[in-house]
Amino acid sequence: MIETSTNSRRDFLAKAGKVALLASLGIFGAGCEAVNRGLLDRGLVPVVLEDLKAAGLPKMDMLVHSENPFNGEFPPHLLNDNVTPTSRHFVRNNNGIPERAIKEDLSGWQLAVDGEVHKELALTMDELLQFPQVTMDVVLECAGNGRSLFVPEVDGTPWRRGAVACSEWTGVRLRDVLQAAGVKPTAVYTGNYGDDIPADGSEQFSRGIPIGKAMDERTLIALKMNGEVLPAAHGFPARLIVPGWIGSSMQKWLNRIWVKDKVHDSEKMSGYAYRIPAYQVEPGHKPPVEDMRIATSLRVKSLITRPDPHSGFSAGNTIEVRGHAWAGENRISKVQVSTDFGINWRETELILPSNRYAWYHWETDITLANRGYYEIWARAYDDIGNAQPFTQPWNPKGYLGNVIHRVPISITA
Ligand SMILES: Nc1nc2c(c(=O)[nH]1)N[C@H]1C(S)=C(S)[C@@H](COP(=O)(O)O)O[C@H]1N2
Ligand SMILES: [Mo]
Repeated sequence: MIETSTNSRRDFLAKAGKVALLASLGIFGAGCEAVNRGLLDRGLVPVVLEDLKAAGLPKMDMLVHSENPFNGEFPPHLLNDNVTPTSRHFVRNNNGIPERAIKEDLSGWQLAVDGEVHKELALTMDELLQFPQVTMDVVLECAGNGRSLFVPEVDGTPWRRGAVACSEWTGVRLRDVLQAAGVKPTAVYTGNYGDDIPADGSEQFSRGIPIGKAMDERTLIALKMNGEVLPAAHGFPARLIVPGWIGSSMQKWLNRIWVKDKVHDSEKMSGYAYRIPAYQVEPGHKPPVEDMRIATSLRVKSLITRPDPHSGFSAGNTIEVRGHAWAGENRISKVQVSTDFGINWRETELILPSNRYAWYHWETDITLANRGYYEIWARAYDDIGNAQPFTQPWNPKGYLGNVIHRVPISITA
């Protein structure tokens, strides 16, 4: 939807003028996806694009999958930082970014807590800030990260490997807020809601988590990202951080926690959405819906952030190989690297995460004596015997992809 919320003719003309100006500056010129898709030809004002600019999107060097809703990621070699700067954190939106977030407008904002509680709450930001503030580095990975590597192809945003990051999040424990409301023994699950309302009247993006995970001391209502008030794209003024779990459980633009006496049954918790088969299916085979299970923990996975893909090195010179690894609710036990297509493996030095649900780092220096084409392969293992697969096991929506990462390089004489 690209219609303006204010439809007076004066506003329309003012906005149209601004767009024309931006177009003349080349900002929305040929090559812009909105132009290619014909949005600018319909005689409507592409407010969406203005909003994106106001929200600081797209970020510099971002690989943009779509503008409305906005989805973009970074290539792995730009994700080498131990703590991902906000400027390199992927963005995954199911709908538009709420106006409140773009304007950083707190007026009238409250976080409602209702349902299976003794006392319903409606907390202002000032009230939330009265709770103890907690800071942690946490891996945030979209369940669809790596979807483009599924064969046969699956529908959905074709994420490569960059829909993952590990930033520093500060906020209050969800547990503290739930305890202030008094959780009834009948509580089973939360239903979480945000300010992003789809323009086409479809059901809003809402997911939930089991009450046990909600009461975990590391599950946060984050108010800050990397020390700053949450940016519009990442959920201003509040979002959930559910460590170890898929990104879709981390509701942005949070405004309501509905404590429920049964598993949350919104559209995004049902059918094939964010659910994976109970057993491994044949590639391309969609199992009956009753065999689908809610995706929760991330899987063991690693990312190679150095060297850049397609780098050239001289024979005998040192090549610094670096990366991160994470395993959802489990811990990383080791990361190995191969340069001969998986025949021989070498251990890497593992650097422990800054806290429980941050990513690990690993590094090793290699030398290759002979010229030719090589691939650096990395394989992470977790502490309960899982490791990354060599080919991607398939599921209908391309979730939880964790096939080993391969980076091509060449050795010149
Ligand atoms: N309200 C709301 N929360 C949301 C979403 C959304 O579309 N709306 N997307 C979810 C998904 S699928 C992911 S992967 C993460 C992405 O968070 P990020 O954009 O900060 O990287 O937010 C989650 N929270
Ligand atoms: Mo996601």
